[in-house]
Amino acid sequence: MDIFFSGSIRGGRSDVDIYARLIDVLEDHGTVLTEHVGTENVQEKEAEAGLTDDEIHDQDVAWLRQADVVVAEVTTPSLGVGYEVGRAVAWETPVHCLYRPDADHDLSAMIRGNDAVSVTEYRDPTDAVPELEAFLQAHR
Ligand code: 6K6
Repeated sequence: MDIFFSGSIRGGRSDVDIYARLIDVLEDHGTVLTEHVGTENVQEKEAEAGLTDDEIHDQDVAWLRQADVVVAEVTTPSLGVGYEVGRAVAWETPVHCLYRPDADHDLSAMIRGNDAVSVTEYRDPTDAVPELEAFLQAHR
């Protein structure tokens, strides 16, 4: 199963350790196409690789199209994550979002109010695992 993990990059990297823990869980269930989202210094690494924004966009959209499911951590608001969720919904790719309610920002109505998107609220990644695994099993 190909899994597209979506998490904030230019929207802010304060949750990168949480992304890494969630990606570890997802890797037990399939291939995570976007492991780099959980890498501490992704921006430096990709800048070194000399990728343009066009290349980043086209590669990410290709992975998104390939994915069997999308898992998005939506606590840190991110234009890119919202865009990826919107495109996945339009393609009818199953999308599951993870949100920590004690965060600074309320979850967007465009996520919580979307019947095509399931949402788990959690505090620690360990708490999110049962619902995440149920989502993956349902779309296997
Ligand atoms: C190179 C130079 C600066 O930043 C980079 C590397 N940037 C990205 N690399 C890979 N994927 C990216 C990059 N920027 C955004 N994305 C995609 O958008 C990922 O799939 C994330 O899920 C999402 C994050 O969007 P923003 O708006 O928070 O950046």
